[in-house]
Amino acid sequence: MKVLILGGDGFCGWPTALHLSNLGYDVKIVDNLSRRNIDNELEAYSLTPIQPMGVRLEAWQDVSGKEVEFIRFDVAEHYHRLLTLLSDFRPDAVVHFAEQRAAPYSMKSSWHKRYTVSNNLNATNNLLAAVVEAELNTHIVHLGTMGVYGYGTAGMKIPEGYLEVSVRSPEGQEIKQEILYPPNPGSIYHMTKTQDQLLFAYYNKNDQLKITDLHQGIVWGTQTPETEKDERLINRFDYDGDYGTVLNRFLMQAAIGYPLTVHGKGGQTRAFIHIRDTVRCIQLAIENPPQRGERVQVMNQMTETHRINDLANMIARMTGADIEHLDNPRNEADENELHVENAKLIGLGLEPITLEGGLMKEVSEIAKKYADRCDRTKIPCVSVWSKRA
Ligand code: NAD
Ligand code: USQ
Repeated sequence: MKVLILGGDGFCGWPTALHLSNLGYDVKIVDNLSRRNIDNELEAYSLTPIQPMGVRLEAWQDVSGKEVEFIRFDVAEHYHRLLTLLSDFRPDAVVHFAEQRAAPYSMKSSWHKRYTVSNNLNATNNLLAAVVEAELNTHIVHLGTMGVYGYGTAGMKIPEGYLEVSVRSPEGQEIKQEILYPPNPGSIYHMTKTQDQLLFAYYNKNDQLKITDLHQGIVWGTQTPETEKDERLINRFDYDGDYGTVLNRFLMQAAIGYPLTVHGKGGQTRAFIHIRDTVRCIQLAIENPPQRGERVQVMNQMTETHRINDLANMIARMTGADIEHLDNPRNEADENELHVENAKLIGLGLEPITLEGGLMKEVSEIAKKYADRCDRTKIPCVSVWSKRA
């Protein structure tokens, strides 16, 4: 089976490429290395020493005997390169990770807002248009986000993409429908993911494209069984104020004796998944495509929900770290409840890695091991959602 991975140099894309290659898939990676350029822009680098793509692929061939090809171009800009590649390779599945994925980065300035919108929406639209133009029956697997549902309190379990609604007509008749769950983005980045959903719905309706949208929670952890095989294969670990996500930041902060940075009261509840489960979910999604003509398949790719305060307390208990409550730079509810339906991936065979089970391994094997590479000045979150009076 042939799989094209767009964004295959990134935090989720790289371990996914290796996981699929290891299983015997014929894998090609496309990436424009924009994430590495953003490291240079922010002067903040992965805590783990990630290698250039050439070294990564050579190491993979050394340890596995398998070849993965890398093609560097911008999916959002170079439509004809994408079209030619799709027409020549004719992949069974394309996994689309190639978007700017940090909410704080997307809110830094008007330039960053415009870049994020233009990069993410053009990348998605180019992929969809190219699959249509190349007349392929390829399954498109996209990494969406739990953030499309918003972070209020829904008062119910968040369903997998679609909401059953019932409306009473003026004649008193009850009309039932299933609609896309109302989008409620909390940042420009999250907004692009809600717009991706409309692109998918449209191309699915008009061109019968086979699409799976995985609404993923916050990914934590670093290594997978494949990236652990050789130091040159190590996955990236972001801890800075823009790209570092909350749980990995707390783990690194605990390892270097930096007080855990809780935003506001810390009552925010979010969904989480370990990187090892991410790669497994993508495999499950590829192996279970929708039929042509079937509507966009949406699966909630998360395994646990936690309140930020509870995470901080758990890590403080395990490591002795202090906790600091900071002014929240984001415009978000101080507190919310979150219950999520995730029966589809569990039904396909996902066996979740739990937070309790994996936290200390991550602190000692990654965060502590590479602590001397940490630049403490890059830890504060300096991107604010709106200028305050
Ligand atoms: P990442 O930034 O590490 O990886 C994205 C990769 O895509 C990078 O290597 C980047 O260079 C590449 N890329 C971006 N725009 C491109 C373009 N126009 N052309 C070619 N390559 C391009 O991000 P990640 O954490 O691996 O996230 C991957 C996807 O998963 C994203 O779409 C993100 O929204 C989604 N996601 C991530 C998380 C998380 O916690 N990391 C959670 C939920 C969803
Ligand atoms: N937070 C803190 N302290 C910190 C960092 C964050 O309290 O030091 C809080 C934030 O205010 C927020 C929550 O933790 O309430 C989550 O922040 P995050 O940076 O871990 O996650 P987020 O911005 O939502 O984005 C990440 C990924 C994104 C993905 C999303 C999934 O960067 O690509 O889409 O998680 S989800 O959150 O489920 O929408």
